[in-house]
Amino acid sequence: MALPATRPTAAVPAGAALSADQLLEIYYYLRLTRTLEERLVALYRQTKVIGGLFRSLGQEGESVASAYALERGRNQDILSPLIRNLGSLLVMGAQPIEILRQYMAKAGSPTHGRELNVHFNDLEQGYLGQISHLGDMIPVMAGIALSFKLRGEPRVGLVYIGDGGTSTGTFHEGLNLAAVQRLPLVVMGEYNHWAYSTPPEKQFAVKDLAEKAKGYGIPAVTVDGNDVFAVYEATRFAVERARRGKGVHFIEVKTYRRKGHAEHDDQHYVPKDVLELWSKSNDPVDRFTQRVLAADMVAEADLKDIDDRVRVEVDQATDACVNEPLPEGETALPGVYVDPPSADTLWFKSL
Ligand SMILES: Cc1ncc(C[n+]2csc(CCOP(=O)(O)OP(=O)(O)O)c2C)c(N)n1
Ligand SMILES: [Mg+2]
Repeated sequence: MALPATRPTAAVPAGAALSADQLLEIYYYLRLTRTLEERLVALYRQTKVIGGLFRSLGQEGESVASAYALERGRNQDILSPLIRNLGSLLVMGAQPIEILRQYMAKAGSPTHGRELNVHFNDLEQGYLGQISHLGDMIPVMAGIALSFKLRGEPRVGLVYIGDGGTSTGTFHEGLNLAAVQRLPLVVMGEYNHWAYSTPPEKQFAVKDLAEKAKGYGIPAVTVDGNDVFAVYEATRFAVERARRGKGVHFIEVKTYRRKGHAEHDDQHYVPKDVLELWSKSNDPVDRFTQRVLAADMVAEADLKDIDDRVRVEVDQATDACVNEPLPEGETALPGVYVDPPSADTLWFKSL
């Protein structure tokens, strides 16, 4: 059986050259994403993860490469990740210990145990956590891009949407707004072949997500989502175009969700041979590694050093937070509404 066709629809501009240091940095984030998720699986099996665990196995390349194409640093570009964009968050500067604390709902986590996994923000650092309602981050990020435009700031937004998420109304409303307003926004459609257990052919009648964007007058390309270089170059092109005031751009990445929707899902509905093919011959980390080594772009010893460094970092972060306390019950309400609760607002106390 052949891998599903990728059908690139436009030439990806060449020449977005990456230095050896940048390639090593990309490799570091690829490895960090995978190793951190593997650690989270172990913690999940020990019942230390609270709530679901969502893997990005097989999709690390597109997350890391697209975020890497942004301007990073304080008050630069902003992205909004989905649950499978751990790699994007790490590239933007989220720390492994923050991710571990979020997943374990620790009192010292960025949301103090109120929210799980990747639902947290650091706007200065450049990420706006997803809310769970699929599609809703498209108009929210269009709003952020509009604020960049109105203030005359040379900043760009990047927002991700799953193949399933493109069936929501807000995706279409947000996309149309971004097109009409020529907003500095890049929308990345992740065609990973599943939305829970629903395959694309039961989700929409178009072949490519890019067709949906073209319907709103938005330039759109389809690229191989497991090719780190192709995703980086396509995103870099779209980001620079948006920064020059040319408006929103849509990039579709063809990839594959190699695990179930979350760790509880045994993906019994996924054909085993297809899964095997994607993992054996189209793993984004393997492909990146083979390419940089074959072209002598980096030294193998440097990659090995990064593997070791990542293992140590993930071990240290786990050891540092695994025994931290969960939040106390009375800390649940402050911060949920604008005003902290008081004797007057805690109505149930008087019942
Ligand atoms: C509006 C809305 N409908 C349904 C859900 C429940 N839900 C959460 S994830 C998901 C599947 C998402 O699939 P896709 O957009 O393809 O993203 P993927 O999981 O493949 O990354 C669904 C249906 C939701 N969160 N929001
Ligand atoms: Mg999907």
